[in-house]
Amino acid sequence: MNSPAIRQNTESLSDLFAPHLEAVEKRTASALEATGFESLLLHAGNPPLLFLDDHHLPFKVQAPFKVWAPLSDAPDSFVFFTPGRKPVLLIHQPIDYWHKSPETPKDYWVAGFDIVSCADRAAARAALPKDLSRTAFIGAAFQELVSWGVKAINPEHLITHLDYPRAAKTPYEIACLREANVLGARGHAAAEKAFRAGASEFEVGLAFMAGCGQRERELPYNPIIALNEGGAVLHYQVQQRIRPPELHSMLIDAGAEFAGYASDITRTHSHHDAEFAQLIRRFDELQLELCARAKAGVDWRHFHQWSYRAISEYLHEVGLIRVSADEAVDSALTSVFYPHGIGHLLGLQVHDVGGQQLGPVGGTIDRPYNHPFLRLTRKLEDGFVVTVEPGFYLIDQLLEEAKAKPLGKMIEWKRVEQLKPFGGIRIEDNVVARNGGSENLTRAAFHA
Ligand SMILES: [Mn+2]
Repeated sequence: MNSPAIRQNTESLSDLFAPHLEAVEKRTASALEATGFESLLLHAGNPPLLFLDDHHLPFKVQAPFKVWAPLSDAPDSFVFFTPGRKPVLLIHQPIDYWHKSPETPKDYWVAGFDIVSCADRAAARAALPKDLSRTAFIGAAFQELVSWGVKAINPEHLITHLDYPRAAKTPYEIACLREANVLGARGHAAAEKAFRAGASEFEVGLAFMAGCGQRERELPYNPIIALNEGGAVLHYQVQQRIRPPELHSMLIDAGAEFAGYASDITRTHSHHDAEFAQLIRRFDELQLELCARAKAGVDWRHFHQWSYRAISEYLHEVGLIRVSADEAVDSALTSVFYPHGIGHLLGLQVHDVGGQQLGPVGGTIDRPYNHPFLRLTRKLEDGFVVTVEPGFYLIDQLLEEAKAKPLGKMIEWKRVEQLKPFGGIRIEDNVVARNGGSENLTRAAFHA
């Protein structure tokens, strides 16, 4: 692991890692037993070559491998696990004078593994048991795999068994997510400073990376950095190099990574407009009230409905709609301004797995009617980590569509025009659901 800023001392991480690995081993053993396999072979992945070219796309380690080892820079490595035995890490250390071969890890987590260095894939195969006929392989399949004799490649029933328990994080994972939030908060502070100084979107992006101490490929996702009306594009992917002639607002959705775990944080800033700053403060209160309600036992479908109701009231209060919050909910008018879900599971993946899974054997919990973008439909349990990210936006496409319908009569168009140059507001924190409470990792990180 190559992390610039470990606040958490290595000792406490290693104390937490041993019971974490034990928990992963235990749940993997029961998943293997339930699905008729004896062993599991996980591949770290391999970066693909660019078409008709000789260089590789940036490497991103595959999540099922990351579940075991926070090894982000050793493509073509493997983890092999047979219940009751120490997991084996086959680390790919090519003999190659063109590149720097990954170093043998010495971090807090290595004691959990038997580590074998492999110069190439053939060496990795030779280090594995001869007979893999009861082994499941999980990863992007590669050509030689056919001759390795595994029982199954990416068996779906095993994957669903492994995904489901990933929603509840171990204390080790929560420590990593806390750290990812600390790094992300540093990036956000640097980004806000750049914005205040008049930076372009591109320059804000550079400031964010410098603030977290991470290069772009190390970030868990491409930052969304939108000045002014760009904030109305939900996944705005441009980073304009020109400074706009007038600055109104910035919506920045960006996170950092720690030991493979992601933070996913959004903030909205007003440049100088006092009224928009007040709208942000009011929205911040609404968001914090929601965060406090993200407790174990809460059905996330209901949680989304609460957010829908709260945003409806907000839209009424700030004069964007001419009807009551009740009417906005009943007519789905609010979706014109709030066309996404309230949040999702967070962990090794930004949109973590298993969000709609009915149980370990699979099945789906449907999304509520009228809310097709909700990524999580399960009931929160102690240790679930979720994002809470209410937002409202002035989106041309949705406003135009509404204008042509009866809904159009319920919208205060003058107010829409007034707020359009600001794009919208989204505020997103990462929250741990607890029995009887919730822990906001992001607010704590900003105050650290
Ligand atoms: Mn998010």
